[in-house]
Amino acid sequence: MHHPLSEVVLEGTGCIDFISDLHLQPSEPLSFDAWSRYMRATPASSLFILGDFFEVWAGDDFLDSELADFENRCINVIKEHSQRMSIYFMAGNRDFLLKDKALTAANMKELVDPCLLKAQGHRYALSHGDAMCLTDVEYLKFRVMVRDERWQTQFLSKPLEERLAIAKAMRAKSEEEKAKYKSAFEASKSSAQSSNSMGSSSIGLHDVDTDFASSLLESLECDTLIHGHTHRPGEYPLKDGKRRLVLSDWDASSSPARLEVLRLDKGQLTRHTLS
Ligand code: LP5
Ligand code: MN
Repeated sequence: MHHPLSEVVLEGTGCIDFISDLHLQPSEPLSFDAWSRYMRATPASSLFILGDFFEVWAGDDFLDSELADFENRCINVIKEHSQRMSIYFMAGNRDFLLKDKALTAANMKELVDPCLLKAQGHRYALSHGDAMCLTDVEYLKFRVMVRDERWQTQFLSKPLEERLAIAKAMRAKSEEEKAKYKSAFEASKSSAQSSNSMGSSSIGLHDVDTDFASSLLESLECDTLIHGHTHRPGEYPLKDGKRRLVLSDWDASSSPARLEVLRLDKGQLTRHTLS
């Protein structure tokens, strides 16, 4: 039985990598190739995967299915590299059903969201980010439902084929919801009198709530929050000199390709673009 970690303390000076939102899936072999090249090449001694590593995860028993060749390959790559670096996994909104069986097969340590990391003389708050997007009201309701243990037990008791079909339908629904939000946002922008009158309100672009982020940092006594999910890579200042570092999602097929790692080395965080 795994006990997800709410705190990780890393001694030593080895560098530490953070990635998220790779959305690995069999239909995107180039992203898998880029990630496996990265796994071979990284000098990191610890790797933090902060959610949405897989495009979708309908239950660990999928690994026993003959359809899961790709997912088994991913798990095996992690396991192989876990011999030389510690690999930590935090669930995202796509792969929250990745549990003990897959974690053990991959030799990954599970993290609670949010999690405190103490390393290289600093303290960092780590999160996927979805739970901090407070304007994403419908999603947050959905999240409460699917993170509930009883709901999960019930869902996981359904036949795998049925779960895969529900997951597929939910993905389609999610894309549909995002498209609706986006067009409503575009429409409200073009009808707005002045560009300031709208701002990036809840209509179009859900983002991490800055007050929420600040209070998380305060409660964990950190200056820096690292998260993914929003697909808006960058550094965003928060009050009192604190900051939020947002990881990039990965897509080897887009041009230019989005393949990025955030690396902590000698107390400094820098972004590394892969090729
Ligand atoms: O993932 P992304 O980037 O598209 O959007 C997220 C939020 N969406 C999700 C859903 C995932 O994409 C799909 C989940 C796959 C998990 C597989 C396990 C099986 C679970 C089965 C669940 C029934 O996380 C999206 C956010 C967006 O981030 C913000 O950036 O807005 O949230 C939504 O789209 C949720 C809807 O707004 C709420 C819909 C509630 C519907 C509940 C009915 C459940 C039955 C559905 C069957 C079709
Ligand atoms: Mn996400």
